[in-house]
Amino acid sequence: MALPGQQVVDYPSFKLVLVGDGGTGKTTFVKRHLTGEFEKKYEPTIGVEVHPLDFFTNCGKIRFYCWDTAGQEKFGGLRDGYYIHGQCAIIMFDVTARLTYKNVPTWHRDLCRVCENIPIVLCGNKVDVKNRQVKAKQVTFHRKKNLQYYEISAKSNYNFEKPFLYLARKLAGDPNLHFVESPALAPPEVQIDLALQQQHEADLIAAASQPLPDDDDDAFE
Ligand SMILES: Nc1nc2c(ncn2[C@@H]2O[C@H](COP(=O)(O)OP(=O)(O)OP(=O)(O)O)[C@@H](O)[C@H]2O)c(=O)[nH]1
Ligand SMILES: [Mg+2]
Repeated sequence: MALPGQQVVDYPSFKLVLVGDGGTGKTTFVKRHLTGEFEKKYEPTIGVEVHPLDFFTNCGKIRFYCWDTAGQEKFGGLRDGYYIHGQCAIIMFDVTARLTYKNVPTWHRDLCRVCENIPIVLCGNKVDVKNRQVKAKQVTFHRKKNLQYYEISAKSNYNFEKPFLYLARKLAGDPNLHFVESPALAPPEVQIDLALQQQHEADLIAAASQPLPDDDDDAFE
């Protein structure tokens, strides 16, 4: 896909739409790959910023044109106008801010109105923070809508590649596709407590075998 001011590449490239509430860490996440720079200061994105992110797979190179959109309403620019021709998406929330999870269905609905049937990953970011508000087992939205869910921490690089690998496999139609080289990432800013996170991952697996609540919102109050 050719975008104004951006080089055209001779390997497969896909438009990835990145959405979610303001402050959930979308810009921080995409910038881990590009500049190796972690922005501690929160500067809300205005409108959209497009970042080309390359990955090396066993089937060759793949590029995601990552459309990092503004989460804050007042900086939203064209809003769902940015979703047009989106081929895959990441919806991000912040596990330390309950409201950002409650708003996930709205982001999902708006996205699906424009982009029907695209692979979507739900990401719960900031799992490095000890006192999280959204527990792993409370995350059920992805099960209702058939999305993939990953717990991530942009600040520690935890699970950085997972969402991209999932989307690459879906887009290539090859469940065995894998990355043969890690992208250059910024060094971790924090160390995640791996033992604790493994417990959260186990909770997620256990929760997956439980029946879905009738209404997420009620269950979540
Ligand atoms: N602890 C922790 N903080 C993070 C993490 N990722 C991002 N942050 C912080 O969260 C704040 C918001 O990050 P941004 O990346 O600007 O959020 P955004 O989603 O792009 O926000 P908008 O552009 O307004 O939509 C910043 O202060 C980041 O330092 C993380 O993994 N862990
Ligand atoms: Mg941003």
